[in-house]
Amino acid sequence: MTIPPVPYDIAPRPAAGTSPEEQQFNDLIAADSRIEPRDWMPEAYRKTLVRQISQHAHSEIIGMQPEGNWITRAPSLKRKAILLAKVQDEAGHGLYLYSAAQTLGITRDEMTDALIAGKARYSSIFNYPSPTWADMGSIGWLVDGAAICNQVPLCRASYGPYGRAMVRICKEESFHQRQGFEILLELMNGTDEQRAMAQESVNRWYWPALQMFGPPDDDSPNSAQSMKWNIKRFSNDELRQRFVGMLVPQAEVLGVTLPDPDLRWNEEKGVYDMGEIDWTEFHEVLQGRGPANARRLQRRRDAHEAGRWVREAAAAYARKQAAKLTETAVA
Ligand code: FAQ
Repeated sequence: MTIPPVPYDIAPRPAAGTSPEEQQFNDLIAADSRIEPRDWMPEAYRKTLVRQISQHAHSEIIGMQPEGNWITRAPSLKRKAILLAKVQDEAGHGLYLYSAAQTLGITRDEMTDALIAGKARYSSIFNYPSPTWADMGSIGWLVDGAAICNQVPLCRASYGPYGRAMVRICKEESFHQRQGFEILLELMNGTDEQRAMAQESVNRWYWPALQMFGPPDDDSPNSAQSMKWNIKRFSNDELRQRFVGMLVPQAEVLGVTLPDPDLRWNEEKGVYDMGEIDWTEFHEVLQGRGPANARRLQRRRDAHEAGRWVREAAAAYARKQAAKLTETAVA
């Protein structure tokens, strides 16, 4: 009887022309392991991450504005304290994400300059105004709800610093979503006028929230590669579908109507069919022509300018402390 040879060398052989570093990267991705800042990575992988993480960070920072608008006008001290904490959380998320992007070799100043110059993207959703108190409910329920749906899978993103930042962010987003739901629930249990205000707000935020997941899969140039690299785990349409499935029972509890006459359960597919999303509007917003793009960017520029003295003072203080440390070390 012949004994078959022991398959001791079962690891896939590197493709011709693949360097050992590249092979190690490919092996880590194939094993669904993490890539860390010290590891070699293809330039395109690094660029994709800088693009996505910096856009995400900018979204958190610009995203403070629609809710910041209501901090001084919240209807009670309790509501004001909750809203203030939520907006501060968003600032914190921006900082974790800028830090994660910095591990890829881009500086915070470069990212900020791109945002201030209007050259960087941030989520389309933050280019819509928030004229009523009910918008604080809709932003929490729909915007944070969409953010969680999109971001929970990002906790498993292949790039370590991004995935770890997302774990912390998602915990806070889940509180944000509940506080928004609770604001709407209270309004829906209130007067006719309050109920109408809640419904009107949901009508305005519903479709832009669905657009947060990005263009349809057949018009999403980055998805295929990002999924191969285990950055994105689900496609834009898959996550959008999952979000709508989450919203329907919650809308029933709230007693609000989702403003889509074509929304209905598809028994065969086991998902909700939905109406057409206005992609022309989405592209207009991405081109800077949304209802509040100009205002959001100007506000950010003004805040950056107003904070200049704080940055300069902090840098001067850090230099002084460093000089003191050197003096002590020499003495
Ligand atoms: N808005 O090929 P894809 C939050 C761009 S945080 C603007 O599908 P990708 C928390 C996209 O960048 C919300 N631009 O791109 C909060 C690309 O342009 P580029 C932010 C969009 O990257 C709550 C082009 O279209 N969340 O809400 C949008 O594979 C309340 C083609 O698209 C994240 O950033 C859009 N909606 O997929 C804060 C999550 N969609 O770069 C305050 C992380 C697409 O080639 C208050 N990001 N574009 O010039 C992601 O998961 C992905 O980047 C997607 C887009 C899914 C957004």
